[in-house]
Amino acid sequence: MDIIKQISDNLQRGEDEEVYNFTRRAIEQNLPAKSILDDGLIAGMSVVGEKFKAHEIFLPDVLLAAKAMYAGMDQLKPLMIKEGIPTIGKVVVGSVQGDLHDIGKNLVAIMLRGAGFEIIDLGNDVPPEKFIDTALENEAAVIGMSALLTTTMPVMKKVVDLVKARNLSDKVKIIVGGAPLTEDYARQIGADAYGFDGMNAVDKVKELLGLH
Ligand code: B1M
Repeated sequence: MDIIKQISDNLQRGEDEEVYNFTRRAIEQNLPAKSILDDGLIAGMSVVGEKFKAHEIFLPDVLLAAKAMYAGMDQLKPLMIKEGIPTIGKVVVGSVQGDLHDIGKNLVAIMLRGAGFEIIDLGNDVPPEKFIDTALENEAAVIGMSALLTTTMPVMKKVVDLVKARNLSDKVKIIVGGAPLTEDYARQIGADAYGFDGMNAVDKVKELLGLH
């Protein structure tokens, strides 16, 4: 079986050591980083995303696949910079102030990364201004916020209001998500998009950036 397919298959099975080894071998054989990334790692992750969406696999499987993805991607990063593979956009992500839940946010970040976005992950308990200042400093076009508590959801509105108050609505788009949120709530607070899960967040961010 060819190396690229081995990378994809092993990623789908969450075999991080195998992904590490096959990626190493692919690099040693001078296969292009873009092909290792697109046809190996991203192709594998997109199968994982589809299976997760269809409830054929579950959260622990996705987390293992994510770990495997990092095992490959970490080795590719320097090559990608060298080959100049453009990322399709920068997204600042974080769980909002007061919220320590970050599993869902991390999944969303992984899916976005897998789709080719550069992610600036602020972690959890992120103050409103920090989202905006980081987006501006890094020229990121999208802010993605996650909240898992009904008590922290209103922090998202603070960020939306701040973006408007600073006249940044044309520069920075906002996507929100998290278990207690709804499409309606996102609309009410004036967010540009609502993401139901990681795959959906990828679609919505692409839409926001006109990449569909
Ligand atoms: Co807490 N917790 N928790 N918790 N916790 C919930 C959220 C809760 C619903 C449990 C319950 O009572 N049934 C409840 C909230 C109730 C409410 O607000 N109405 C709750 C509570 C009350 C609390 C504490 C207050 C408990 C306490 O201390 N008394 C406390 C608060 C801490 C704080 O944040 N300040 C607390 C603490 C914790 C732990 C630290 C123990 C732990 C978090 C560990 C961590 O994240 N590192 C934890 C956990 C694990 C949960 C539950 C059990 C699971 C959350 C999770 O990770 N789900 C949760 C119950 C539940 O949700 N059923 C619960 C899996 C994850 C993949 O899903 O995060 O929904 P989720 O993300 C999804 C989508 O929502 C979406 O995509 C993801 C992938 O599909 N998504 C986005 C998420 N963010 C997105 C962003 C996007 C787009 C999509 O765009 C940017």
